[in-house]
Amino acid sequence: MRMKNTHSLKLAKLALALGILSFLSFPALAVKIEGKPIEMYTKKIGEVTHWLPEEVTVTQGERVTFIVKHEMGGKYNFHGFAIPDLHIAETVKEHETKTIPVTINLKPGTYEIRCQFHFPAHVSSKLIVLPAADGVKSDKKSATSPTTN
Ligand SMILES: [Cu+2]
Repeated sequence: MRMKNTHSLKLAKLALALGILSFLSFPALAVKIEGKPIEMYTKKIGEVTHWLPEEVTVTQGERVTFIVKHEMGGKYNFHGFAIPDLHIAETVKEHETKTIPVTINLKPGTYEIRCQFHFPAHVSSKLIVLPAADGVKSDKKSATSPTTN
């Protein structure tokens, strides 16, 4: 009898622990996003595969996470997602979502986001890097709280 009680108590504890564990693991299962999320996806336009959106704008030194999807179907069951200037070259399988956290360690300018496997067949997207704008930040601050100074 006592054994049985201990057993069921253990089971209850286990169930509770599993419950808490599954509850806690939900955020862990969710995509880990660092900084600004940027969703990108493949799309066939006419006969040509593109990375979209056509342009992505970021700031120099910014932390972003690319959330990359290939849901397009068709003859390719994978595509590449590469930003050569940032030494990124990932493979994105069909129906897979890949999260790629990255710090934009690039000088202001325009760079390329391409499929490294089917390049130049597939149309690249532009990564536009704006200068780190300390001036803009302080402008915003004074605009939202004009009494600060
Ligand atoms: Cu491709």
